[in-house]
Amino acid sequence: MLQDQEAHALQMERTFIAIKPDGVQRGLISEIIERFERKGFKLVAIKLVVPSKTFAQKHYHDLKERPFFNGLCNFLSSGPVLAMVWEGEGVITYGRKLIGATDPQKSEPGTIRGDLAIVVGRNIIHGSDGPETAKNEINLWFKPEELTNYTSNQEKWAYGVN
Ligand code: IDP
Ligand code: MG
Repeated sequence: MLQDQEAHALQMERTFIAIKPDGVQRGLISEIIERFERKGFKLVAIKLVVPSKTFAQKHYHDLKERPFFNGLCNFLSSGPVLAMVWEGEGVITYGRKLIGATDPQKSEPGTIRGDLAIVVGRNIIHGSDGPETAKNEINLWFKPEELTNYTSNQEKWAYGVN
């Protein structure tokens, strides 16, 4: 029903997800993408980039007063990062659930960090923590023309709309 589709479309969100250099080097790209894809979320942008240190500092600007800021930015800029935008209903909050707590020692089993990482400084993945951050991070990492717009074949089955 058209009305359902319109109501449904209003709830779509986008979030920025990145596999950090440790996740890329450990061969975890497909494992991580699979978890988002299987859930029913839609990939709208993806690229492998080595960010500069200045770029890493922009990405983590909220943490600039923290003692680990410099090491964190050195690490993020030390190798390839898989930058992605995922779309779906509730994807910002649920993406964080899929990822798990910041410290992998506290992440639940079944989460990406819980299953695949051990220490906070090498927790393999980043995900936006709210709607405003998601918007800013997507704009920082991607040009508007890099964001695709398409109807996923999964959507009518994942959401039950025709
Ligand atoms: P998040 O990635 O779960 O959103 P944030 O608090 O935003 O966590 O921190 C960003 C990143 O900084 C973390 O993913 C982690 O890699 C790193 N980090 C956070 N806290 C610590 C710490 O106490 N020591 C070292 N690195 C940390
Ligand atoms: Mg964060």
